[in-house]
Amino acid sequence: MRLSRYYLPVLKETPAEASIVSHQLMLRAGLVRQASAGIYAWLPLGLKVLKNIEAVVRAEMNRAGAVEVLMPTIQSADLWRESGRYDDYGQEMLRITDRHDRDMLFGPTNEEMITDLFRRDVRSYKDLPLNLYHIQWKFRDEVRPRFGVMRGREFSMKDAYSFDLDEAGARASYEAMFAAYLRTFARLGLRGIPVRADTGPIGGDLSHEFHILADTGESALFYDKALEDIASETMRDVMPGDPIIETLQNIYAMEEGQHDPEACPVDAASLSTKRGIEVGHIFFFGTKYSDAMGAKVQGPDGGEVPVQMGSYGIGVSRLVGGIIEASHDDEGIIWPEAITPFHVGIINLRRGDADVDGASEGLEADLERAGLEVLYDDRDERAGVKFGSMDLIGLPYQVTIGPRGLKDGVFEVKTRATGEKQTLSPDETRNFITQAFR
Ligand code: P5A
Repeated sequence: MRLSRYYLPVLKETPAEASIVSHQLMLRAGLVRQASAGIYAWLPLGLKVLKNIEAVVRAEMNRAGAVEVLMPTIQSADLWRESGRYDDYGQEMLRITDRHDRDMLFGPTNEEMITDLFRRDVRSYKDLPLNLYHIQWKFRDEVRPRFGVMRGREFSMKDAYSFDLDEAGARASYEAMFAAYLRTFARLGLRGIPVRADTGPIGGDLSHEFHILADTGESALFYDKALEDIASETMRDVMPGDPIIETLQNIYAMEEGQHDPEACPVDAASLSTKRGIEVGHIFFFGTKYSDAMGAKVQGPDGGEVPVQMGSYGIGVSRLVGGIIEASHDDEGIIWPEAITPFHVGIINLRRGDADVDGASEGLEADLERAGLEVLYDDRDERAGVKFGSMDLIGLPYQVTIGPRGLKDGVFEVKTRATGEKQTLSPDETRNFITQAFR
């Protein structure tokens, strides 16, 4: 992609409306623009990251045996009257009336709608277990939308819903999602910390939140320091039954609503008190919705039983901000390789010079042929401006090509995360970068 033909409106100044670093960087690096309070338009670079996060989340959901669907954003109020949540949900729900005076709403979550789909088509225990998920925009009319996409009003969530015949089955489904979440966050380049949590308006009595540690996080976490010794790398391939799941579920780790200083079994010296960004939340709520909405299946002995359910959310758009909170420096964003919008940036230091243009275009073509996404800065701008925007947008590798280096037949290759610079021949550059993404 040629930067001269791309749409990347970077800002020099830090926008005054943004108080935390991820929000500042998302605006400065041209990832999003606010449309109204808590509602954002995604610009090309931001959209690429969002899609890349979706792809990782989708891959791990599929690997866990969940099946993708797509439910609408607009729902009928009648379904929510059946569950009793139409009144309970309060002002966070955006209520809409259509031209026929029917009560509709912009979905804040989909427990009712999925239960309705289930009860219409699933009849027998033989169809279980079943886990259906989608990645869809939600709306919650938050009192205080803030921190950019972190607490938006319109936001993208992956929400999965499990259906089982009995409680043991439902707990196994919960464990499968717990494992999938550990894998997902590890693959996103994050340490996802599971903590016991309140269930709030979703319901049930078993729930874990997954957090990324950050001083700007909205939740207070209390956990045994031993948790930090478990390397997140070891979670990339965790499957159900792995002892690490039991270890993580048994270690003391609580969201503040669950932490009781009096009853805490961990002594003060071993207790970590940190702030976290909640990027995932999973629930087991048994028959709360299936009882209310009559979602039953025929059991093995012929009798009808209400289906056991759980729901499992990941804040897909929140993750864009969360990842930046966890991975940036003074110059800008540092994208983890798994979700970077482009793999490599090429900086042409003398546009119009036939040799420099030729070498830059040649490398661009070679890397694209190798399956990598390349952002080629072919603009007629000062070198300082080009270096500044490349650091700001945070691509993992930068290749600078200029007349001086070319005289010796070399490029300068910079690794964004470490700042390390190497002088490499065109062949070595190609090999180094393609190897990095193997
Ligand atoms: C689980 C899936 C639920 O809604 N129902 C379906 C359950 N859980 S939750 O905890 O309320 O939300 C799941 C995740 O969505 C993200 N999230 C948000 N992201 C951005 N802005 C918001 N206002 C917002 N609210 C929730 C969080 O990552 C949360 O863990």
